[in-house]
Amino acid sequence: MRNKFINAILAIVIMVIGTAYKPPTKATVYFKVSGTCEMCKERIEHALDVKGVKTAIWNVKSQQVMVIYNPRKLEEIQLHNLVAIAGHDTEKVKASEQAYADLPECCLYRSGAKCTDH
Ligand SMILES: [Cu+2]
Repeated sequence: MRNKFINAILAIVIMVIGTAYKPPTKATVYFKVSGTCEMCKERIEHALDVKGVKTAIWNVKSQQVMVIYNPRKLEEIQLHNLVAIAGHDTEKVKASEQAYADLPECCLYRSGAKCTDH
């Protein structure tokens, strides 16, 4: 009898905690993205300009992108995929040969290309 009562209370407590818990709507991640220049910056940031992403800033010097996004709408791996589809390797997802080959010549970061004219 007593056990049943305790079990019922426990079940209610677990339910309340379960419904009260909601994942946050804002998270910030940093990850490495390969690129060479301001054109790459635009391409990378544009690739991340999707629903669920609030801010995306890529730094050519550090090769790091900072993304502020809504984890209820997107998973972190999707951010990597979006960048890879645009032709840029991330620390988790490699761009396909085709996506990479579509980049302008000076953006071919795998060959050690460096943009000097822009
Ligand atoms: Cu570039």
